Amino acid sequence: MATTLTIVKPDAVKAGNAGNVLAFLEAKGFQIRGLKMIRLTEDQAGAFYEVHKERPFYGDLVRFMTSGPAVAAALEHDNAVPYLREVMGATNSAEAAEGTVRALYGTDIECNAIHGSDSEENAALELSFFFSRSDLIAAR
Ligand code: 3AN
Repeated sequence: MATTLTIVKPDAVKAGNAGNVLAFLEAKGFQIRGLKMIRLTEDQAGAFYEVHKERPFYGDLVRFMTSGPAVAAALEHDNAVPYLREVMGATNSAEAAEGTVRALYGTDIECNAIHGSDSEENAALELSFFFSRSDLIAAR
């Protein structure tokens, strides 16, 4: 079993879909091992998205991610990282495949409802951003 990090983004939380997104992920077979309501500061969002620092959308992304509460969750599944990417759908919600989280709950490329780690290495890094080892509860 592997663990990855998801964030239910401020757009989905604001729309009242935090529970729906988590229920959808559980229905897809993920076990929630850690769960936290978060309100990112500018410094935290900037550090989390450090890899995108040079991208033109970085400022907007940080503004969006700090615009309201979000929910961070540690999700366990076989091949959790690629499987969550599949279940999330394409970055641009308007282009996300039917039946994916972003098609169901996202709006566009910015308000896309959910974050998912994009590699094993980043999953470990991003999980440690929000959860200490003792925060992660064994699923069974
Ligand atoms: P993903 O979230 O699918 O891994 P990334 O890592 O390329 O996508 O981008 C991180 C976040 O940056 C996206 N979730 C999205 O909110 C935002 N983003 C990516 N590309 C753009 C863009 N062209 N314009 C605005 N926001 C973007």
